Amino acid sequence: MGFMTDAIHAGQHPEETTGAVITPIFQTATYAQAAPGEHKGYEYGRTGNPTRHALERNLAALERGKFAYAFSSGMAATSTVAQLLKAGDHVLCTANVYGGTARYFRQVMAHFNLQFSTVDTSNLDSVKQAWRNETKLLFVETPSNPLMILSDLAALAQLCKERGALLVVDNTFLSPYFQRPLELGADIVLHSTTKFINGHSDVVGGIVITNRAEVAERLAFLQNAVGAVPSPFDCWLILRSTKTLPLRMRQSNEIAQVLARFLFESKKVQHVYYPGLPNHPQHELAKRQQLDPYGKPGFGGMISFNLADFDTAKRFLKGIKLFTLAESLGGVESLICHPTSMTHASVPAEERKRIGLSDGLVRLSVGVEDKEDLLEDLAHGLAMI
Ligand code: P1T
Repeated sequence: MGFMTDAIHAGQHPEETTGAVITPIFQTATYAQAAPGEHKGYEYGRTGNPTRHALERNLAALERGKFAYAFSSGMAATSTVAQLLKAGDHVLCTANVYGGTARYFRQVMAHFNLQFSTVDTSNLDSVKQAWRNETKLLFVETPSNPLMILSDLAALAQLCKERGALLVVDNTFLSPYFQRPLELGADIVLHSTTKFINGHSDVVGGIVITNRAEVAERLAFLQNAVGAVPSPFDCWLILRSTKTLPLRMRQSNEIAQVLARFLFESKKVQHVYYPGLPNHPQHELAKRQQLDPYGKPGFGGMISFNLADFDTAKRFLKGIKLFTLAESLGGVESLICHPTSMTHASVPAEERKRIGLSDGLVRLSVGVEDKEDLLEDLAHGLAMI
């Protein structure tokens, strides 16, 4: 089926006892058994839930994967994937990732003797140089949060295959509408479903998707054994949202092009990070790798840009009224964020400097409002500088 059809129908069918068209919220912790071990496929709410399963099948279809496992947050998804590893293994990770991802590996998994280092995954030679004998997992975020650095997934998948490591891709920024890493050779895709997939800023969630049966088997085990599962209601909300994912992604992508160009032309803005701009160093890779299901390039709804310094950014933010100053992204309402004091505050200052994450950086998550109103809001902010 096509992506739009799958978004609406995959994993769902009218409910058997009533014919309800929408998958119900199976708000139950447990399931009746006729005799010990004699049940209808469900035993306990952590182990399985029909609303959750519908969501998992839906997102597996959209990522063009066979198996999906839902979690209570994006971080729960990442941490469960990390538990595929064992003490002594090494994780190599994109240098600029969501602050919480690096914090988890540095400050939590380090206590369990999981080795961790970061590298510029946009440079294949650097990845090869940083590779260790113990490297078992390459964790890539593309485009990266918030510097919008791209990594060539097909090339990295090839390298991981040759060296026997798992390629895990955090696809949160583009959603499967604009990038499907499994088709490019990745072993595992994960999302913070809090973001574009849910798209309404009312749920925190995560998902992990794979085509590899042996990885899926272990993930299913971990989902139950570790237990970071989402509530049936949250699954239902996300399942409602994926029906409009293509519409929301298209609209936010279209508006983002206009806003990025506007910022690029402003003399008050030092640099714009948006893969849809021809001056983005990886614009060609973006056009090749970030494709909608119909083969048309898309660049998503995330834009970052540099103002002179923190004070200038604060003055700019004072003039902004329509974009809400908040962490998170991917909702229908536009959000604005100051990464070094908000989403990436946990990244050590030295590391921020090394990867070029400056105090003047501002990040936009473009929603689906009228673009004229969003442009006016940005113009108002720039007038305050
Ligand atoms: O917040 P949570 O659902 O646990 O997801 C973590 C996460 C994982 N991956 C990426 C790329 C992310 O951006 C996030 C969360 N990010 C924010 C809250 C933010 O504002 O950037």
